[in-house]
Amino acid sequence: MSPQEESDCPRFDQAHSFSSSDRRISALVRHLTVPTHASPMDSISAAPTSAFGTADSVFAHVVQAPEDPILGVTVAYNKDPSPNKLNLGVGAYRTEEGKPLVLNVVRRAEQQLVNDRSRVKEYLPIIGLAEFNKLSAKLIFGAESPAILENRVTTVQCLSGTGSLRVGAEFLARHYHERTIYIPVPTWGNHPKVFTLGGLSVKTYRYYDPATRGLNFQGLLEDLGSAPSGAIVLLHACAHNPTGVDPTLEQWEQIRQLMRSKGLLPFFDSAYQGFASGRLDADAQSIRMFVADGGECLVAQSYAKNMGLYGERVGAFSIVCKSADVARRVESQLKLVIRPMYSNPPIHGASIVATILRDRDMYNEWTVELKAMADRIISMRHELFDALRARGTPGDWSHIIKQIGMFTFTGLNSEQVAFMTKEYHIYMTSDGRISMAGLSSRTVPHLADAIHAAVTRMG
Ligand code: KET
Repeated sequence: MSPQEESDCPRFDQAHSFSSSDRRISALVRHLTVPTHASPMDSISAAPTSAFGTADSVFAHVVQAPEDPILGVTVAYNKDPSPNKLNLGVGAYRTEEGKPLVLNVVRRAEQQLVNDRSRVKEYLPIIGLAEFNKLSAKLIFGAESPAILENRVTTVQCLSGTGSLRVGAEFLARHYHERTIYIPVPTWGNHPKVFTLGGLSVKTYRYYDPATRGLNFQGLLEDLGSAPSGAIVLLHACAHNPTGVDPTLEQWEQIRQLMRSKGLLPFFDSAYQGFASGRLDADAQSIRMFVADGGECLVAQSYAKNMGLYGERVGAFSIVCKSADVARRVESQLKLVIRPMYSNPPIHGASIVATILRDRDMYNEWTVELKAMADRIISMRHELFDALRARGTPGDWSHIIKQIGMFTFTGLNSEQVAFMTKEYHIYMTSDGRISMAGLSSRTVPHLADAIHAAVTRMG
């Protein structure tokens, strides 16, 4: 981790001996404490309304924060004047022409919504659009899920995947007895920050083995096996970010048995349903295995990628409980988490999703468009692999075609990444992750040239 990223990370390793409220209070105190070089008199003389330049600002002590490790890549890309620049940083789908894509079915749904003059802009309830919540639960758990039929699931509309994780974290910090959450190494860079600020203590479990570029299954089982009973475990439902390495169904079954035997609580992050295999049901298998055993679990769902609704911020958070009665009470407490955070969620994105999911014809059109996106990503994997082979680039690049989902975890180190950005104007995260969805047949040769040069000159 670079020093910059490190300073951007919460100090989750030191936090676990405090209770969540202690930690939040001490964080607040840190934020509010007047720095030692400023005396109380300074703040009196620096009146907020004074117009004597920046030295007088009541915020003069605020230091420049580092850019986000993922979204900051786009900031750097936007500043680059090169016509050959290529953004493979953020996980956002692009067409063969390199353009963002609004799905046709989304356009159709929006048209329907605009044409419907009976629609108003009233506030949604605190937990969002009821129909959206019901349809989202069906999408992730399956229409026939006993948990849904028995009313044991509570689902609330949230601000995309991130907001769902954040609401889940805060609910757990308030109402669950074990506040430690185990996250895989590596994981999406926002996970430790979201969970720590939500009031949980973050610990890690082994996941990826750089030597095999595959799953460190033994390490995973050992680490979860020695986690305290009741601990929360964050699991990527499919298309693990950033590694593109998922457990097989047999391995998922072993993980499930271990977790249930130890009473570990699964918290699934499902940001890529449909993007891994092109099939919505297949990509929800891991979650459904845990729900089928009758045990409890939490799920954060995002429609950013699979419906291309990134900026609409539409997602759902579900808790599967043991009884309808518990689910009802849990939902009442989720409302208390959400109301002071953002009051209630936005209406437009959830209405698009509900319009598509409720209509058989539109749903089918969506699955076809989703499959086309997944297939294009898979074909980019093959094209890049072939291009590196054609160049005789040293190393085994078969992981490019074996990995799953939006990203390839290339194995390139941060110096090689910096070289590719400087010399080839290719932008990616410093851990060597590339978004395959940002690539096209036209840009594959440029990327292959850059990787070849980075490996041969910087290897
Ligand atoms: N979980 C995972 C695993 C994930 O990769 C993302 C986004 C999210 C949650 C949150 O997505 P949301 O837009 O809140 O629904 N990942 C990509 C974008 C980002 O970093 O914000 C990325 O890794 O590039």
